[in-house]
Amino acid sequence: MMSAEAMETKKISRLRSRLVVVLVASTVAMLVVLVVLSLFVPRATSSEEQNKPTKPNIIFILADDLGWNDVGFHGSNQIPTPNIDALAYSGIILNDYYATPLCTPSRSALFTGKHPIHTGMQHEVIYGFEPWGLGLEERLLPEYFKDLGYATHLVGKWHLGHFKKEYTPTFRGFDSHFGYWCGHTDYYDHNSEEALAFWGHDLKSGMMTRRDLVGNYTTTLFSDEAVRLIDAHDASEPMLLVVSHSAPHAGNPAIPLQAPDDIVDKFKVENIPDPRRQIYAAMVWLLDRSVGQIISALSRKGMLDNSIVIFSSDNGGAGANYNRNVASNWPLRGGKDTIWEGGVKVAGLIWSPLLKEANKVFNKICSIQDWLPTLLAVAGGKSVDGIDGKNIWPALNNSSRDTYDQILVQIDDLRNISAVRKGRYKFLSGTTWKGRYDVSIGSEGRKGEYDLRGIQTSEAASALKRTTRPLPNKFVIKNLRNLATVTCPPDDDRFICKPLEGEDCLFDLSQDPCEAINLARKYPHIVNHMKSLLATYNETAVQPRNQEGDPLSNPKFWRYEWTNWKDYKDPPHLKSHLVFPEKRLEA
Ligand SMILES: [Ca+2]
Repeated sequence: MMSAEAMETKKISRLRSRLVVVLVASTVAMLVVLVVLSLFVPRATSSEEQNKPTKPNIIFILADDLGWNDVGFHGSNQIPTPNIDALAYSGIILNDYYATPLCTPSRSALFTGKHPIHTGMQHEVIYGFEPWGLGLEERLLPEYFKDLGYATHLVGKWHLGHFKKEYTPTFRGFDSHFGYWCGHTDYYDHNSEEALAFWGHDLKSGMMTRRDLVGNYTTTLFSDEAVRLIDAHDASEPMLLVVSHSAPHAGNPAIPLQAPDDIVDKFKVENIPDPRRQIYAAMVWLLDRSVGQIISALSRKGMLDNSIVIFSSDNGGAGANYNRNVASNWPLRGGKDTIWEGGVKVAGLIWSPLLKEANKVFNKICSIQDWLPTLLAVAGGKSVDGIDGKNIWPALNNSSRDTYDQILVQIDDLRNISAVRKGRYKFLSGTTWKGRYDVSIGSEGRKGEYDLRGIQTSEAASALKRTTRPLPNKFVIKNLRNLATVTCPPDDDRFICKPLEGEDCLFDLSQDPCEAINLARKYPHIVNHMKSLLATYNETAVQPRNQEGDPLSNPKFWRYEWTNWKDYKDPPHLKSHLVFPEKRLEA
C-alpha cells in the first residue's frame, strides 16, 4: 500500500509532466506561427534600417526680423553666420523668396499655405491684448503632418493668437510647444510689454508658465529645447520640428537689444562701429550657433540623412530704428513693415540629401506659403485644395523647371498699400510710416574679410560632412556667394519713385533689384495690367480679423502672466481699475 503522502507526490509529478508536454506543444505552435508571420513581414537588414522612418524629418528654423544683409552668404562681412552659410552653400539659396512685411501674416501663411488676404491676417499683427487669432476653421501645417504619423513640435514664438486656449499651439496640431505667445519678449526675464502698462511674463511649456527659467537667455533656451527634442525623439517615426527663434527681433522698448556681454565683446570691432549693431551682431551670432547645434544633434541621432532643413526669416530686417532695432537689408530698399523688397524678400535656404540638385542659387519666385504644399508632397500627403502656395519641389530639383510667374505681395486697404510681382516686374502703390523707410536700410558691411575657414570648421559643416550633401570647396562657395550677392548703383533722384506723393511705382527687378528706377511712366500699359491683377486679387480678400484690445487681457489681473484670459471668468473686483490699452506706435 502506498502511503497517502506518496500518492500525493505521484499525482503532482504526473501533473508536472503533463504541464511540460502542454508547454512544449504550445511553444512549438507559437514558433510555427511566428515563422509563418515572419514570411509576411518585410525584412530589415540592420537595426538602423529598421528604425528609419520612410518620411523625411522636417526641421524648419524661422528667424524673426533678420535682415537680408545680416547673413554672410548675401555678401556682408560684418556678422559671421558660418552655420547658416554652410547650409546655404551645401543646399539651395533661395534668392527670389518672399514672405510678408510682418510677423503675424507671415506665420499665418507658413502654417496655412494661404496668402494672408485669404485668412483675414493681412492687417498688422496680433497685439497680446487683442482677442483674435488665426481662424479655427483653418487647418494648420502640423495638423496635416500629424495625420501622416509625424511627431510635431514648436519651439519659440507663436504670435497667431492666445486669447482662448483653442488658439494656442498645442491645440493646433503641435504635440509640444515651448516658447511664447506674444510678438516679442525680453531675452532674460521673458516679459512681453505689449502696450503702455500692459506687460507680463510669457514663457510657457504648453499651457504651463515657466517662471523657473527667468534669467536664462531666450535663444539658448530655444536651442537647448530643440536639441533635447531631437535627442529624445523616437527615430522610428518622422519629426516635424519648427524652431521659431525670437532673434534678432528686439525685446521690449526699454532694452530692445540684448545679448551676453562676452558674446557682444567679440563684435566690438572696427567694421561694426555702432555699439547697438555690436549687440545685434551677437544676437545673430547666437542664432547661427543654435542652427549649428540643431544640425549637430540631428547628425548624432542619425536623422540628418533623412531630413529637410529650411532656414528663413519671417519678414525683412527691422532697421533704421524700427522697433529700436538695427538690422541691415542693404542694398535692398525698405525693411520690416514695408512692401519694398527689403520688407518682403527675405533670407532663405533649403538643405537636404533628398534634393537632387544642390550648390545653387535659386532665382525663381517662391514664397513662405509654398512650404505647406511642398513639404506635404515630399512627405507623401495629399495635395490640398483652396490654398495659394505651390509645390516648388519639382523646380528645386530640376533647373529646367519653373515655379510660377506672379505673386501677390500684399494688399492692405486699411493702410492703402498694395504690391504685386509678375515676372520681372514689381508694382507697388502706397507706403507705410509716412515714407520713413522708403530708402535702403542698414550698413553695407563690405569691409573686412569673409571667414571661409570659419564656415569650413563650423558645427554644421562638420555634421554635413557625414552626409551626401557636404560643404562644397572654397571655389564653389565663393562663386555661390557672388551669385547670391545683390549689388546696385547709388540712388539717382531723377528716377526714384515717391509713393508717399501718390506716385505709382513699377520696377524691373531683373535689372533693378533695389527698386531705384521707376518705370511707371515709361510703361503705363504694364501699370494698368498690374492694377487689374491687384483688383482681381482684392475681390478674393476677406475682412481683416483684427479686434480692438480687451482691458481684461492685462496681465496685472492674471499674476502678471499673459494668459488665454477669455477662458476665465472676469476678475470682477478689479473692473473699476480697467484702462483701455493704448497701442504703441511701433509694432
Ligand atoms: Ca518678424
